[in-house]
Amino acid sequence: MAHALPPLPYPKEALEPSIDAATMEIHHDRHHKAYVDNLNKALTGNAALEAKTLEALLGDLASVPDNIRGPVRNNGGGHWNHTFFWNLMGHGKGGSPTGDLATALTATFGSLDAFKEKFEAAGLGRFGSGWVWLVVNAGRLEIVSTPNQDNPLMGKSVSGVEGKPILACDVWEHAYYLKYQNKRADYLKAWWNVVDWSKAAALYAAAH
Ligand code: MN3
Repeated sequence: MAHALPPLPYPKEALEPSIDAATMEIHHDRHHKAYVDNLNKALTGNAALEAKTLEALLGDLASVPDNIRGPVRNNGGGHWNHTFFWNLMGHGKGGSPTGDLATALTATFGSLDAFKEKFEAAGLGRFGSGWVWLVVNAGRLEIVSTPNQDNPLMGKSVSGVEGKPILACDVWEHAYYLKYQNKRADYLKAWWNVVDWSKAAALYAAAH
């Protein structure tokens, strides 16, 4: 069964002004679509891999033949990461986390502001293209970052990181260049205005 591009879970202008509608349209309709199309193209003709879920595929890249492992890693990662990213924005937009996640963020990083500062620094510190993540690893919250379209599902041996994702921010230039140009730091700061903390809290509740 071919992988499909999910619709954005809200209108493309829903995250204005922090993320503009034109960026959302190009990012979802062209970039994300290309990852899905190229993943399907890479898997064509391999019935066993075509039958796997995206999570199963990314969690066992070693079983993917050498000649398509790169395309599956990049485009499968791109598909999963963007689907996750869209779903972690919108709804109640911004504000502060509540409940167990808020307690754990404060316990781990000292305060919500200290957490945000560290997360932004990890996003700024990612040279070139990639992602910054909040994960639960062995019961503990951690901030990690990955290059390109790698993610924690791929495991430490592939992506250098592991754990269950709670939050992710895309720091590829295509995620912010139209509005912010080279100012990644401004994009990262504005991004907090559109985070859906209720989704992050639900992921955290399920992950620890
Ligand atoms: Mn992107």
